[in-house]
Amino acid sequence: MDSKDVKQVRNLSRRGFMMAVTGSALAAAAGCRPSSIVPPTPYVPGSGTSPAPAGSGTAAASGGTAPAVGVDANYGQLTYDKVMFTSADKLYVTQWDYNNTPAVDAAQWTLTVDGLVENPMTLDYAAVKALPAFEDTRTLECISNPVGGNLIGNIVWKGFKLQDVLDKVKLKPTAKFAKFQAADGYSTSVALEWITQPGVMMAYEMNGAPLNTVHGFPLRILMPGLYGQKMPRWITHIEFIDSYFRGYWESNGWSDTCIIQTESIIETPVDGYSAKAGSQLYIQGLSFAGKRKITKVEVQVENGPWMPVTLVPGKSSLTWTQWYLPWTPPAPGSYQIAVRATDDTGFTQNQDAGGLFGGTGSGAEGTNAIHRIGIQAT
Ligand SMILES: Nc1nc2c(c(=O)[nH]1)N[C@H]1C(S)=C(S)[C@@H](COP(=O)(O)O)O[C@H]1N2
Ligand SMILES: [Mo]
Repeated sequence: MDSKDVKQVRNLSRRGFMMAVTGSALAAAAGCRPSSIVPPTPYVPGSGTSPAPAGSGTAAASGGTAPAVGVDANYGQLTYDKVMFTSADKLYVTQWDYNNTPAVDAAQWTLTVDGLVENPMTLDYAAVKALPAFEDTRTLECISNPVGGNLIGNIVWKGFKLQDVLDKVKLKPTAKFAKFQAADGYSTSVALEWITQPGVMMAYEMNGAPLNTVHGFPLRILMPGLYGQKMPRWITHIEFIDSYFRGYWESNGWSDTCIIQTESIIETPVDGYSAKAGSQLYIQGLSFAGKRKITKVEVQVENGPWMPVTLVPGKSSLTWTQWYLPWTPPAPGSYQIAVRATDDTGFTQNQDAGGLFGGTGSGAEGTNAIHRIGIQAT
């Protein structure tokens, strides 16, 4: 972790927002992404020799790995699965109370679905595991992720479709919101349109293993398009209600809706990097817009033109898009590098966009501010 990450998390805590109060929480929050990413060699399905991402179960579809290519000693040699996926121990942790990480006993645990439904249900762990399962790769991000920050990761999740249970409990027409409760005392709610999406997953595995204690064992909910705040880990209760319930973070100034914004992060070169004039490097990173597709990513050096980059789409439509651009610093000097993405609604990140540590917004709705870094060429 670099000192910038620590400062960012502490800044958040000073602002009275999401608090990372322990050393291990700081380390976890800062450590979710590798500092270098996509090898610039285009990914060729089935060409690699490294193992497929753990738990993908579909090595052929995910295509093995790209060859590890060292572009520059400072970039390291990273394989496709290392850069495209986040291991469970590297995924950030954001928690309302870091002193309360429940070690749930699966044998004692249940999930209750009730409130404004015809047939309330309670499922135990065996019942959950007996439901038809599916797998999907999805990017998870915290709304407090600052511009260029580390509170984002990409995981292969496995679980059941909440819709299968909703079909059985049958929502009453008066149901307008779903309220969630979790074993750590966390609660929040969402409008019906988010929980009735076909893609809502009740996840019990990440990257081929049961959820670990920190990341929500035995069960967590994943709803396409929303920041992590709306998706409790250690979930125990889904109650359908008729009016909005304001949860923990929402009561502390964070968004009531938590719709993921369109954003981009430059992964390499890192801010402050020292390059060689005349020698090619790769500007590379990731862009993400939740349920919206990334249609274009452009990089700007100094005040030059916005240059389109090569996109490396994620494994699913709910996964970050990686991208790269070969670029050679023409002469010694300092260079500012910026990135912007366009999504399938036609929105392009712009100078006016704002958010945490970039632009003018407060960040309470997340951020779509432009990420900029500076490097030196000698
Ligand atoms: N029970 C519970 N669920 C929770 C939280 C929490 O504090 N308690 N934090 C939420 C927030 S703000 C985020 S960003 C994600 C983070 O998930 P992770 O720590 O597994 O990365 O969990 C969400 N679910
Ligand atoms: Mo979060």
